[in-house]
Amino acid sequence: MSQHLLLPLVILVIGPDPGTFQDSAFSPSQEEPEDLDCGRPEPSARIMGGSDAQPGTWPWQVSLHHWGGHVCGGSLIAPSWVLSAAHCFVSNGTLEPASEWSVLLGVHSQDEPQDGAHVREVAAILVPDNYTRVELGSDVALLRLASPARLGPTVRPVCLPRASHRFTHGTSCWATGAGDVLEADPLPRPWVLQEVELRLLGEAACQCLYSRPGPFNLTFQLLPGMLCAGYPEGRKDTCQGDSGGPLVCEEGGRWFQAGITSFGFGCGRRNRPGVFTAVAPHEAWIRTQVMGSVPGPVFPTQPLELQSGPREPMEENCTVALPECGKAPRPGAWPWEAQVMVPGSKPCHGALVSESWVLAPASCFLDRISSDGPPRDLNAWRVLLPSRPRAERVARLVPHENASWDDASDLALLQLRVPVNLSAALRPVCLPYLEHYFLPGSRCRLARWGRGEPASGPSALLEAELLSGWWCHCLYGHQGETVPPQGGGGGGPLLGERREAGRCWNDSRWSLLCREEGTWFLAGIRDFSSGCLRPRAFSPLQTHGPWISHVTRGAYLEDQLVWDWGLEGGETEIQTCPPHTEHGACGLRQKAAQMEHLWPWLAEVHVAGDHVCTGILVAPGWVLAATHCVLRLGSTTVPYIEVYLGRAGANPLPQSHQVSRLVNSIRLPRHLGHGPPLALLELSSRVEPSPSSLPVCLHPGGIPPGASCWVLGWKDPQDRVPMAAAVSILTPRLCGCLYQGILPPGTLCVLYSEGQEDSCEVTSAPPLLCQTEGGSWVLMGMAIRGSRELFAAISPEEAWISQTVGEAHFLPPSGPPYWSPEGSNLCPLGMAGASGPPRAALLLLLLTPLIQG
Ligand code: 4AZ
Repeated sequence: MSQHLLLPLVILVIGPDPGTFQDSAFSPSQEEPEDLDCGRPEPSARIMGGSDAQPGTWPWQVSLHHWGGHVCGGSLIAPSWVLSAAHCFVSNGTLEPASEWSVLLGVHSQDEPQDGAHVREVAAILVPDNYTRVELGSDVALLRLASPARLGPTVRPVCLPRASHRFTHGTSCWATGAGDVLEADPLPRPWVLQEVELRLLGEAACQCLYSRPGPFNLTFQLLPGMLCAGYPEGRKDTCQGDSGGPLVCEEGGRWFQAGITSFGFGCGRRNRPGVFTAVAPHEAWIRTQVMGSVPGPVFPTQPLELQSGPREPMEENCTVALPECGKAPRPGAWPWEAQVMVPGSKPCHGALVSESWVLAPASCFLDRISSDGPPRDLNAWRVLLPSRPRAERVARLVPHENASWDDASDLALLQLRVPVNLSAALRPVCLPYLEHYFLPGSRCRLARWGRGEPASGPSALLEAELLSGWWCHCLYGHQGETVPPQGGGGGGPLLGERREAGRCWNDSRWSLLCREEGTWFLAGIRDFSSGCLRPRAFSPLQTHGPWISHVTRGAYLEDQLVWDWGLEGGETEIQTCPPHTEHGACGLRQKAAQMEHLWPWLAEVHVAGDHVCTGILVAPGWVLAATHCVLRLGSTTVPYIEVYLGRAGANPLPQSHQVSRLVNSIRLPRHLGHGPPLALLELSSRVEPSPSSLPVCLHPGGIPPGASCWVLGWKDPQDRVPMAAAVSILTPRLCGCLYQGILPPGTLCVLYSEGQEDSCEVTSAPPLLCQTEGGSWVLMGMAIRGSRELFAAISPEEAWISQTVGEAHFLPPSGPPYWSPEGSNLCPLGMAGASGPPRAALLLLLLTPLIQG
């Protein structure tokens, strides 16, 4: 093996020395040897979106095998020379040894040997020395065969363009190869060579397309020497495994190789045509490498009439393609809504995913699916589609292979006998690629799915908000688990959703549609929530994109269109779920910028249109408030009370976060002697848990160890922006000493941190909360009438609260009991009976241990 470095046209030779180099300069105008013709297939007779080629159509196509397997394509340019792409042979900056490669010629289908097909060893692989990475251009390679190819009807060289050759933009050319037929979907056996017609795009037009954010929100700067071919709308393209293969255009009865398949962003994606290495600029390099080889490649002169072919003006704008799927005239009028009518069964709701295919739950058809062939009555099946005068007939039913046992794969595809013409009223829904990440907080809607019965009212009204994976996971009660970040990971297994108006359909089936930039995606299927306590959860559809496109070969997969991660930066931090009770998560608060003012359990309790009290959501249908705030003493009538959740004062969240309920009844504990301090308000209907309305946890007694405590209220009763003032809860002894004689039993008193005393107004009777070491928030008490420092504790009322509200979230007891029998006789001297605010006694308080000592 030896290496030669020749400047300025540098080659890197690895493998046996070609030994044919001559130092004489070539002349580009030199006539080609007469004995070799090029670019003329024998007169007779995938690539993505392509079709099987006829044998002998592309006789220069070769398959390059590395260790015996197809890796790249190439083109025969002379009996001993194959043109291909550098990136096929260079890995980590090193050229792979020629001896590991072989070239298959005249191969139409790699499964069956054909007449004329043969294999050649590779003697040398040559790559321009300025090649580094595929995105940086010069992605070209020459392979010198160990012995010349046997030319024949299925093995012939292609013509090469001279440097001056100008291919006319807009003309149709052909790419060929045995690469993937879809992203990550290999060409199936018998690996018949695929061909696809691609339009040549001008540099400016291609750069214009690549300047639009595409997959992964990326743009790309094309470099001189790169050439694009394809369509703004995508769908037809080269793909992995086609690299190195030719892009050929017919001129004057000969096929010229305009490009070498190089790279792209995905395959067949919108505004991302395939990128090829332009061959013409490499004329000199190719001539230098093959010099002395007879017969060599042929560079015929371009037919005269094409030499000044129309060129695009440099400033040419491109026609960018917009999504063709997922457009709905208005939410709820879903142009992809399909109903599959199976004789003897209720209609099954699904979605149109392409001109020919409908996606629906397999469970609709499980009784008809058998391993020994299609359903016997498939002839009688019909599909109803919007704006179609007649029902469509069904040609094929393809259930997901795991459909019968895996809920997450409860999918089947139905092929229509006759493809439908798409229109504004009949359009497929967009499907997400595997890497799609629907952003938490996305506005989504539910659409009927399977045999779901319509609830009252049209499904269009079912709005949903996507929860983050962490939230969803925590609400589903995985206690104390650490949830890793999911950014870019294609969404978690669950997608949460919050229903409107607290309605609850246990037996309805829905799919989840989420919108990005006005385009609707089918994001989740087969909600498998149980009961109403938790948000609905859906199996994400991302994982099924490859199967759906594999079966349909034309489903509308669409790139992610929204990338605004917001201030959170996605879910990048590892988060831990707070503990939960048997009733699910409680006291969970999202740390998101837009949620800064949101306390999901803080309710505005509007009493008889008169004044507003604070209330705390303690269970999906119950709010706790201070009795004195919601009830006029002595009054015997229950006032008209409205409760609002998901409000954040002057910084309101979107309307859809807000929930309002009427109060059906007010429950008071049976206290002998004096007025009960706490009231439970029974709401007219439950409130579904969500980031903007979630119950708080209740602490059963004592002070949670290591907790930080806060009075949560409003700065003023008008704009009601929630404020949290840091406080310390005093020991009962100090509390008793400070307020001796005036304290009802079960009272907590607090000391505000410096400067926090005036944070909250007190007429609304604010609550006292602590955040436990585990992160969950617990309610300690509600303010006693007119006081900033005194709170009626929850724990003495635990039995009453638990009896009244079965789903109240009392955490297990922790910390020492709070109210131990102690007397005021232990009060520091001079403090007992003090009636001023606690801060005045701060010094005394701090000195207490000394005094006692
Ligand atoms: C590849 O990986 C590849 N869609 C080739 C072509 C394209 C994408 C990838 C263009 O070989």
